[in-house]
Amino acid sequence: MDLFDEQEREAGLQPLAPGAALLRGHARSRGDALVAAVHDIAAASPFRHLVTPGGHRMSVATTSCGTLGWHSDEGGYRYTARDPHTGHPWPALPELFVALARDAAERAGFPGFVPDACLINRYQPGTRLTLHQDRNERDECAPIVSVSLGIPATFLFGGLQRSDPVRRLRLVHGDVVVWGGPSRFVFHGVQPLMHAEHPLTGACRINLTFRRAG
Ligand code: MD3
Ligand code: FE
Repeated sequence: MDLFDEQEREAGLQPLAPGAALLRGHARSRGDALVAAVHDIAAASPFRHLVTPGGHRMSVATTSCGTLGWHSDEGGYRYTARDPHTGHPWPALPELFVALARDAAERAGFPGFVPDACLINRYQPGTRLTLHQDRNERDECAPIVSVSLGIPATFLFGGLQRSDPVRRLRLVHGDVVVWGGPSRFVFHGVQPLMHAEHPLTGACRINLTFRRAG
């Protein structure tokens, strides 16, 4: 084993694909504060089931914080400066979120990442996210940083073509994954969630994705 492998292991960094790395448990010690912040955000901009441009109501519930937030309806997918549900600006990104995203990105080889948007997905048992690409963010060089909280999920990721073979990755409370470089536009999704309970979130999984959208 060479020294670089050893240093990566010590930092808890597992390479997944070029530009993609898993930081197992990286956010675990901040789990309570992260879940509390999500509750505060949802009190101002509630979780809602977005409708896709194709007219399908998503099983996953979503809200956002940051200067931009995520919205979809029959008119398309887009980032907005205001929450269409409340008419108000999205809640601000908590300093804890910014620091966590920046630190994780730097460890994965993307220094200087400053997110301006955080999508928050809430999964209940049985809900899923079908295979898709994220391509509505203006800064294509910036990575996406994902933080898993609550009950486990099986994450799916493939290649740049929808038909490419898919790999499965079990994500548990506190896991952080960074997707940048050649992995920024891979197809990915989440398998239907199994029933489980977590002391901080109950029967639910919360995923934060930090982006440079504007
Ligand atoms: C790889 N969320 O919000 S996070 C999404 O668990 C989304 O809620 C999933 O896909 C979730 O768009 C997956 C991991 C993730 C997020 C974005 C990516 C992986 C990604 C963008 C490009 C490549
Ligand atoms: Fe995605």
